[in-house]
Amino acid sequence: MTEPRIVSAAFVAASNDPGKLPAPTLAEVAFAGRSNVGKSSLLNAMMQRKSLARTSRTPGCTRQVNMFEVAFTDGLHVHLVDLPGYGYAKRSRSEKASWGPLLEGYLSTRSVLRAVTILVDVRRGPEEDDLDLVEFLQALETPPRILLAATKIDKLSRAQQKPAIEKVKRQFKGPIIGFSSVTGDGRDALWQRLRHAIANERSDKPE
Ligand SMILES: Nc1nc2c(ncn2[C@@H]2O[C@H](COP(=O)(O)OP(=O)(O)O)[C@@H](O)[C@H]2O)c(=O)[nH]1
Ligand SMILES: [Mg+2]
Repeated sequence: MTEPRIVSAAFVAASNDPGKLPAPTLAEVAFAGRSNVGKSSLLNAMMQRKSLARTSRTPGCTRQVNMFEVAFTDGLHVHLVDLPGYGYAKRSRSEKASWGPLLEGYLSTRSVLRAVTILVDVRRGPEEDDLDLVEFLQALETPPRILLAATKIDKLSRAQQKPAIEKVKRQFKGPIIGFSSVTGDGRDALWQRLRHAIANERSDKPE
């Protein structure tokens, strides 16, 4: 079978108020992680668009929820959601305070949210914030599927990649995909996981 291809990818909305996002008509998959971990780059790689999601060398630039819509040749329509980065120390206290309600508000109110991919730098592994987020998601009434993407694997040699990914997997104990936005490694595998999550209702048992 030939793999479904992307026919369109477009920006839909950005908001710092989850209540003002478009009505939940399509299945959604969200991407979370510390600032600078590579979320926007991963989204661009997933959508095969160079700069639809803005990327930055300055951590902490995405302070809103950004929503994109992707359509495939097989008819699949899905919203991809770039969540505000967390864990960036050099922010004012009030800015930090506003991240909690936005992230938590989004994650706990979108009935169509099927999966959350948490990105961690393959060289650092999951940190306290990441594990807190896993706990928060698992405590939701109908938890979304949780996936881990170990990013920037191109920074390691081929030989170092597998053991590094295995190490992150031991710390996280869930599905994990090594990813590089530079080489595109992990892209197909992540889409496959996401498609699987999208096809399943939230109440289904995790894999
Ligand atoms: N080598 C490498 N650099 C990456 C990768 N993903 C992101 N980066 C770089 O890491 C920085 C932060 O990326 P960005 O996508 O803006 O991170 P975000 O803050 O999580 O959205 C940028 O300088 C990117 O070019 C990757 O897979 N490999
Ligand atoms: Mg970003």
